[in-house]
Amino acid sequence: MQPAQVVLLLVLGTSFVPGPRAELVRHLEVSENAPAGTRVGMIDAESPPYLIVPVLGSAVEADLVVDQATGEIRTRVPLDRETRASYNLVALPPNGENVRVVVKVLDENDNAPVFPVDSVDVEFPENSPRDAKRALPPAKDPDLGQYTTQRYEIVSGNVGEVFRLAAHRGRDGVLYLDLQNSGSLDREARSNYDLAIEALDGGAPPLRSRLRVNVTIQDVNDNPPIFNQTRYSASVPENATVGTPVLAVNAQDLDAGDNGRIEYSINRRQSDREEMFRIDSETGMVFVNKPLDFESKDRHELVIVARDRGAQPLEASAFLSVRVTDVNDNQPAITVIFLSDDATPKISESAQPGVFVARISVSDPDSRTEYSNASV
Ligand SMILES: [Ca+2]
Ligand SMILES: [Ca+2]
Ligand SMILES: [Ca+2]
Ligand SMILES: [Ca+2]
Repeated sequence: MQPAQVVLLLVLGTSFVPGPRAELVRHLEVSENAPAGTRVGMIDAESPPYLIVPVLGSAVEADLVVDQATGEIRTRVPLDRETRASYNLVALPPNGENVRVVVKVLDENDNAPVFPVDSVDVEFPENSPRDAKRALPPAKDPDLGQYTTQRYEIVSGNVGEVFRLAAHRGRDGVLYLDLQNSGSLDREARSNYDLAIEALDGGAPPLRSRLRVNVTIQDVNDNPPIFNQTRYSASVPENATVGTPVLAVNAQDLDAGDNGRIEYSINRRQSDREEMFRIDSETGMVFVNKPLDFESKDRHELVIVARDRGAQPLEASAFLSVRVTDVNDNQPAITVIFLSDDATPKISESAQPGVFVARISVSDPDSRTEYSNASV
């Protein structure tokens, strides 16, 4: 039909049918995707031929073939309900009646639910309460009713079944989706989940598509540092110079970042107020800090603290017993007491071998005083 003819028909349609009159409505149906040339039906009102007046914007001419001589309607191309769900035209038989024809395109399940993205990143703190949820982008399926999105499934990656899905239908017909925490999340046990989620429609079989959800479990400071020993012992000679390393303590903290970063210190309220020792806060190495003296103190009991750097820090303590070992650093005092009559160093000529001539005492702060006798 030429454009000039269409204009003419429209003019005829309005000028030959004055005033409102009863309009016959003919309903026809055809399934989407039917091959080109599929018979839709007959206009079948009064006897043909008909003058066909497409309703503006209805695309009748592009998609349908209307035989004006017989009134038969066929498809010109496979139709797509999701593009156009119905066609309207007006058929004018010679008697001047007015037949409105509505061709409804029936739905088929020819669209899978589709997520708007391939993957999303989601975060949960490890202390999240049960049922904490994160919205995921919903899949959309333009088909109708059962043929649109019906459900979601986690198909892989849900280690320990710590997640589940909750879906609800919105007023707009979209099936919205939340990822929920269904169990206890522990970053120290598992810090990441790579979930595969499928959206399914209600076709038989259902069409489906997949969304990858990368779940990161955020750290919470829920682990205190733990020393590898509750008690340490070391010994150091009393003449060790200031700065001599004594022993390195070690604690581990399972948390991440600052929550797991440890600072060592000596608890001065409970030990070593004289600051005879110091500790490297990073390495845990204990050093001699002041000259030691076996004679004044041969054992130092230190309380070592490991504290993490969490916003609310956690800490642990261990004991370090440092034994100071003796070094012969004092001159012995030697006293000789002569056993002569006037306590002067002399020996009688008649002295027989074995006669005691002097008593010698050796006194040393480094050890017990000892005595011995000197004889001829
Ligand atoms: Ca469809
Ligand atoms: Ca579908
Ligand atoms: Ca910690
Ligand atoms: Ca933690």
